Amino acid sequence: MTAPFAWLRPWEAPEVTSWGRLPMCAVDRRHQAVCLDGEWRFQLLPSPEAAATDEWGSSYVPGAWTLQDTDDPPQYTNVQMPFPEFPPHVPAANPTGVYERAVDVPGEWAGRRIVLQVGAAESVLLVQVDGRPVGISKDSHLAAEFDLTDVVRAGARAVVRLTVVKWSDASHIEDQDQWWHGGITRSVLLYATDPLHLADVTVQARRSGELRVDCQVRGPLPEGWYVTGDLDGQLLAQDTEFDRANAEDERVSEFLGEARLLARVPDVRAWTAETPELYGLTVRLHRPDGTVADTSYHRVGFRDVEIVGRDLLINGERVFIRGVNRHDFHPLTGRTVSYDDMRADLVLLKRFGFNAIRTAHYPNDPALYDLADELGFYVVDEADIESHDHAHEIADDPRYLNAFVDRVSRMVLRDKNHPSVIIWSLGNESDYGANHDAAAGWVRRHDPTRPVQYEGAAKRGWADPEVASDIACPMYAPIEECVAHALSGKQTKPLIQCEYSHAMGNSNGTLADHWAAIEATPGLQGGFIWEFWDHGILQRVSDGRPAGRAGAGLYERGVAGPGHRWAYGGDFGEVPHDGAFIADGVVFPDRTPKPVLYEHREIAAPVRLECLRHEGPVIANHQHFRGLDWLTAEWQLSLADGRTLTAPAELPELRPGETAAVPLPFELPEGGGEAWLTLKVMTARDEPWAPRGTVVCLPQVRLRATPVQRTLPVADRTVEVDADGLLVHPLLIAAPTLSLWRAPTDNDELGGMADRWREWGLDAPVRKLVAVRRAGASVGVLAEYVCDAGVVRHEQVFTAVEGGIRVEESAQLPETLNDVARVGSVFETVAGLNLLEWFGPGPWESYPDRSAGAPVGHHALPVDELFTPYLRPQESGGRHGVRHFTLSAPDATGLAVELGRPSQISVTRYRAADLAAAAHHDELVPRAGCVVHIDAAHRGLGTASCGPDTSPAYLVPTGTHRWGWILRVL
Ligand code: IPT
Repeated sequence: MTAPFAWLRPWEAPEVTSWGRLPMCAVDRRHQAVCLDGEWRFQLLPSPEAAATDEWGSSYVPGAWTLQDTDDPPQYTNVQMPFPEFPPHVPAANPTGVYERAVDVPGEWAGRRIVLQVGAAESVLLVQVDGRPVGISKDSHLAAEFDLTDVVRAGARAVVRLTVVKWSDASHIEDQDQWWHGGITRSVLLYATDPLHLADVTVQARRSGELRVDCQVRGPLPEGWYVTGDLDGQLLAQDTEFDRANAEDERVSEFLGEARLLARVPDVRAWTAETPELYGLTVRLHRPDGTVADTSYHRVGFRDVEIVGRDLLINGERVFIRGVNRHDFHPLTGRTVSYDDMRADLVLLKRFGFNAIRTAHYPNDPALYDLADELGFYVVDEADIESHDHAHEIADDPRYLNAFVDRVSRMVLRDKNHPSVIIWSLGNESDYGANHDAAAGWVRRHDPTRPVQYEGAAKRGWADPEVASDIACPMYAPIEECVAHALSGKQTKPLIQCEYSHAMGNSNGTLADHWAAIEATPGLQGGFIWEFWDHGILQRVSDGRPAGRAGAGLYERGVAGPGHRWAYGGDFGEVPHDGAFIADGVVFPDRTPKPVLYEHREIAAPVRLECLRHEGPVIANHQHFRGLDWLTAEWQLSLADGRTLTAPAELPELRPGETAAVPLPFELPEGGGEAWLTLKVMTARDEPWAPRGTVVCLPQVRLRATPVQRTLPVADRTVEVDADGLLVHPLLIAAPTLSLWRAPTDNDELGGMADRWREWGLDAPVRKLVAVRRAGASVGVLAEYVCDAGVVRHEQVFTAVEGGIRVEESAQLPETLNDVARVGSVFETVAGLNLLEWFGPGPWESYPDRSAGAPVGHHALPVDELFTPYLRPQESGGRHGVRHFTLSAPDATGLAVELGRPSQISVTRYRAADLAAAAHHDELVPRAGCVVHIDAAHRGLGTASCGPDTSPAYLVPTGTHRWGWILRVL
């Protein structure tokens, strides 16, 4: 029951950001707290005005009630608000969860200060203890603390009621692109301190080894109190100058004590993302008799962040920011994430070459920052402000001014001591107004050691943000524009894209081109891929409800397990919703890596290989701060004839940026065709994020190029075609025909290509046989593929050659079919051919504009593992640049294909039309045989679902395409 708060209606009062809430600080009380997590009595009311009843169910804390079998399911919207009311108003139907439980306050807490901490509640929290109103808090992703000293009694039982109102004025500034939930999503704690306690501790640690620790104590202060500190056992010095100056300025008071501790650490081991060196700091508050009243622990990293000219420098180095945007997300528990989950996220990012995280779009769980300090990540810490749907109205609305400053300042107060945090972000997609400048002003005064960024501050164009942003941090700026800006002579701020390369479905085309430009262009420093997670929620197919906590252990690789699927927007019957736009991460909802991660790992490779003519390979150290001694390596030589040779490799001693020529590790064998040299680089010892022997990168150079296709003598046979001119072959149940279409990717759909292709009739052209000509061992078949927008002439010449059939094809695309999905052959095999072996890039999926991370070699995978189950079925499973492949049964029978030149192929259980017709994987029925595509040209993937399409170089041109292949029976 919210009666005590009813007159205030805090859910429609943006001026009210809190009441009775303690100031945020960087003193972490988790270790000394009683945890109140677990089942709480719970009831869901239809509105905050409704009275609670005696009918209690239960709900697990921390957790969203939207994922716990209530009738209020999750809802996904991106920009649009889920309700039509204008800010600060909300609908009358406003789910309100009432959580209640009894708490036994420990008897030994008598005389101490007792504090309740609610880790996170969406979106308004109302606190009552034994029926008395205690506090209010907004700001859904930061903790709220309330002083209960005068409300509870040590040794007695108290009833804590936490009422959480789902929709509020704050929802209008929490309009991030994510699922809407309601509930208490982080832990609830109760702790006690001495009445005299450390109110805050602020650490500044420079790479010079200078350490400054500012301590605040809130009184009433007895005479003679003092603070000490030690860094890994070494006592810190008191800054007596500071005390004297404070006294002279009469800044000392009886209820706010300040003390400063100093140290200079000789030969300090500096903190960077590559070298996350941490020291342990303990700060103690002493009573006049020397006994310890309070203790605060911190991990300290010595490092500098500065902007010099247009470069962001970490410890004086212009580092590349290889970042990702990360939400707190879990497919069973929503925004409630465990330490182990967060650690697994970061370990995975580390293994795939990422060094930076933007906490999109709110302060993440506190443990995330501990892990970033420890494992080594640069963090852009972002405040919980996104007013996307009403951005312009809110940015200058004085009623929201307090909320902006409150949210930004509370984030800074909580996270300021983390070395990982290098930049503060004022939020996301909220236009730009006075409210932002006010927040930026607060930050710059409070923490002059870090830059501030805000994408929306770029009102004069992304390259030129106004005062609220020290960094040009656009989203989805095309590569050419970035390069042009850096070369324009007008760049004044570092350029680090806050979002780029949108990972929705089968995507991230041109990522390697981005990075080639970034590394080659002074002024460009990287960016943050959008985003880490595909936010699919595990859903029971039987009743459409979220699996919730009960689903633990049920979900499997990529596609959800039996009876379950990955839900996206609309799957819970929500109106309005934004569909599959929520599935746009580099990992699946169960954290299985998508193929793009391998691409990223190679682009981010700390060790590179360049081939110097005559002198053998050159090894380069592409790190910023360390040598190669943490790595070990092995050489591999892959020859087109099937051989792979290996040899031990010795990595040279190289400082960052240095290169060294090393002898060619192999005598290159005569013959054997095309030859590729790979350096398999692995961790040399156990790292906190990878066991010894984990692959770090696979840089590769080509040592020898030779034409791929053999010339085979013509055989004394003919090739059989049927009355329609279609090839008759014992292993094919559908003969090779022309394919111009693919199951639209999310980029194809949202970028408008898919509609165009459908308009053209590319998905179902009508094949008309024009002529069949026989000449000796050859049969020529001419057909026309009639689309709504033009006719494609397609010629096939089948020739019986020794050991197989040579197929030579051509297709003439009229000007009206400019920019199709593919030009190539498609055929279907008999059942039982379940293993694909190929020579080309691999083993993971690759496409023309996403193939930098797949080393050329011999690869083998079961057909079912070739396919990548993107949440909404679409073109998937392609392999780029394949030279030859076999498709075989366990008894080694099957077919072999040699390609005239490296080509895009795919082997799956689905026709393009099967994939295009399905909204989820549980609707797909795999075919017994294989659907095989061999493409003369295949359109790049690009990122047009949000951002630039692929580059012109990766489009399929009109005119005549020719391709050839040899089909053999094994
Ligand atoms: C941008 C948002 O910041 C992010 O939250 C997400 O929605 C992303 O796009 C797309 O997935 S905003 C967009 C309108 C450019």
